[in-house]
Amino acid sequence: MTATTEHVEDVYPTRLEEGFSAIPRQDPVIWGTAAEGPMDQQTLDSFDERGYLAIPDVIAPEEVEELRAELRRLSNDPEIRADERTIIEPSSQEVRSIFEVHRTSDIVARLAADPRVVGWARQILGSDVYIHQSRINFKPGFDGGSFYWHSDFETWHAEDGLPRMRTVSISISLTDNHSFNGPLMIMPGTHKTYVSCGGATPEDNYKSSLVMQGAGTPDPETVTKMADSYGIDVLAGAAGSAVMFDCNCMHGSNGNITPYPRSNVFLVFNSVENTAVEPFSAPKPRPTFIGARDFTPVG
Ligand code: 6CS
Ligand code: FE
Repeated sequence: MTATTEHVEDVYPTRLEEGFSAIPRQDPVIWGTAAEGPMDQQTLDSFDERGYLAIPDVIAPEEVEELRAELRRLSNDPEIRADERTIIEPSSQEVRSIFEVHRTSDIVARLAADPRVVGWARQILGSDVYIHQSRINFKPGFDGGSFYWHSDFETWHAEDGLPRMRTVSISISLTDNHSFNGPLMIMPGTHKTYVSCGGATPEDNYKSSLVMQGAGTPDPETVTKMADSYGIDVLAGAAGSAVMFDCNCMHGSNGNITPYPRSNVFLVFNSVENTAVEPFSAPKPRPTFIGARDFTPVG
């Protein structure tokens, strides 16, 4: 299946002119029902309200070990280090992220299709799902880089052409995420407000945005207002736990100067009813290793 060329209305305009503005979410958060499971109505209501869910013990310790061995294998493979899908930390030259890892690693491919993972995404999105993006984030000790505040959907809409908010991320921790080694931070409830950002998308923006995002990040005034209104939740969690979060949560993570790496597998599930079209605010689509154009359902 390829991207459609029919005109799709842009209900979330961004990066079109200067200035930042808030647009109310035009899509449901929950597209499925409690009947399907694994979440009951109370859990679904909490996700609807907060925009995220912490899920303990998604995978067993031995599975974590298997994935960590895979992570070491991938990051030590010179060919993979040289691959454009691998992002290197500018200062330490350590591996920061490896994209499309569900295609380069059979172990991650199995995880991405595992009912213990896909089932959560299918219930939220109310349909079959495919992987829009996968990555392993290493956030090495001593010099792990930060991820500034942003909404993933703003980028996936502007640069990858996802029309609506029917996308969910599941981040599975491969190391203990403590309060101090750069865990994910989410402003709970921000998923219901879309921040339209000023500033056009530069040509080949992904070559810099995956190390330090510029276009599509809200200005300090907007971040301050949102933090004051919603607060900031720090998602610490043991290795093997996961955080599932809506595509439009305002989130970020600090750097990591501790000796303890904060590594996770990050899987982005998009509904097969929301497949990528042409980018809404970028000269051309990003490479498929960042924004998939193969919409084959997983699981
Ligand atoms: O641009 C992207 O698609 C990636 N960037 C960040 C900071 N989060 C979402 C995604 O992995
Ligand atoms: Fe993100």
